[in-house]
Amino acid sequence: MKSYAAVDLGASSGRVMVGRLGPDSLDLTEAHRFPNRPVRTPEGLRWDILSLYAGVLDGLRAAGHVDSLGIDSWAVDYGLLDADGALLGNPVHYRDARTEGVAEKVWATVPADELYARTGLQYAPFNTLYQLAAARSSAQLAQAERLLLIPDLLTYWLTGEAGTELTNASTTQLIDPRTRDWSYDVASRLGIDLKLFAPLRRPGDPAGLLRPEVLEETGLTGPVPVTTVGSHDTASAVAAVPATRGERFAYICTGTWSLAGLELDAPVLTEASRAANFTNELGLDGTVRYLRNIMGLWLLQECVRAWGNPDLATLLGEAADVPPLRSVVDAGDAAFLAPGRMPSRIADACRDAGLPVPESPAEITRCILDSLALAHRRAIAEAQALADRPVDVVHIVGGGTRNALLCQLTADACGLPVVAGPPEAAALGNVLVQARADGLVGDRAAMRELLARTQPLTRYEPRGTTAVWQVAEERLAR
Ligand code: LFR
Repeated sequence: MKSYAAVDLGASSGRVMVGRLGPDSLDLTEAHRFPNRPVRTPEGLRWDILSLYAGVLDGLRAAGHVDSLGIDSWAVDYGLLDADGALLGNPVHYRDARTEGVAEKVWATVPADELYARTGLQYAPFNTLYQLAAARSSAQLAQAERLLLIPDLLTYWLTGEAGTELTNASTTQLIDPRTRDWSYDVASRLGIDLKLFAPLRRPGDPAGLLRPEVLEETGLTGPVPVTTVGSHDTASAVAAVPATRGERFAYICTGTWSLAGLELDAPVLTEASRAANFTNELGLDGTVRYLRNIMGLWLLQECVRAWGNPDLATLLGEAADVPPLRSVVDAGDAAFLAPGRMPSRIADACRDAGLPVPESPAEITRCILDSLALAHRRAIAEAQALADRPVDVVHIVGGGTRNALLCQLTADACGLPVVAGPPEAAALGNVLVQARADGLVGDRAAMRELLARTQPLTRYEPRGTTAVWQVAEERLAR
């Protein structure tokens, strides 16, 4: 038996999980979970990175002896270090408003279509590229000697070694998905100094040893190696899709976001793909995560927060009894990105579309789940068409697999069977990449087969015809 710690940081909580692997077993337990509470300061929305780091240290202490550890988190955000290696301010949250109106200025230098052809990244206001453009004349950036993405920053604090992990780097919009290297041309035209970034590392690469001070603080006995994993949580989650060998599958990584798409060998950089706002992020072993960002359960989380945190199971039970597809919103709309007032923003969107306005929490919840299922349907249909890769099954992984209604509605909307699970996909992908680097598992397909054999999964067959979803889709497009 070997044990690996997976640090997995999500937008609302962080966790340290321990995966134990035997010859044909894989079991995952939670050592520690801690809240991730962004803070609105006079400067804007910031991540409380020190409290996250403290949570990681607490988690390592609780985990006890492990053979290695790996870190993944949400993408795009970063910390800046000065010449002494000290952090310059709290990392800015990707939902902060500073990137409003910045894209147009970037496109004046590198037109949007050219940017897509070179980086393959969908337009999202929070891509690191736009964040850097927004910070262009800030004192902090002027002073910065190094930029570390969030998992790389924590790895640096734990080991003293700086690197830039590739799957997460691919979300900066500064990577060329064809060469899997920096897009030197885009960076230089936009005046972004690539020397800010530490050298690229790939999943499986060693990332250093825990520093003596960290060992002392966590009570661990060294040496404890840190292994580079797919440090973008979505890359780790896709690595843990429990597909069987040869299966033609699409995936949806659910949680705060829904990331719906395909695993490809090469990017799709066509104009049609750009118009459909599909992204080509990098995955394990040079694969391409061809997917679309959908607002995801964020819509519901924000409503639940506004309603004073009612019991979720009761709410979902009531939502199941609300008539289906009365009103839907475009769950891909960036208008839902910022926090706050979510129930009334959803009601406004329905009103503007000339649809019945959902009023009770159950009605709004149903509207959100129908809208997500509809957005899943669209993304998966369009991904297949744009990449010319038909699929037979949709795998749902991540926190949303606990929401049976969402899984069933997604099966219904797609007209395809859905296999749901595992819920802790990012942590499992993180663990398995460490185990693979340690020689304990074979290739990507073998990792997935191990998951399919060992993790509880639930299958949802599509009910009825997809015609009603087609009608809803057309109504929304009008
Ligand atoms: C999911 C995720 C998405 C990314 C978004 C912002 O947790 O990593 O893949 O687009 O967060 O970083």
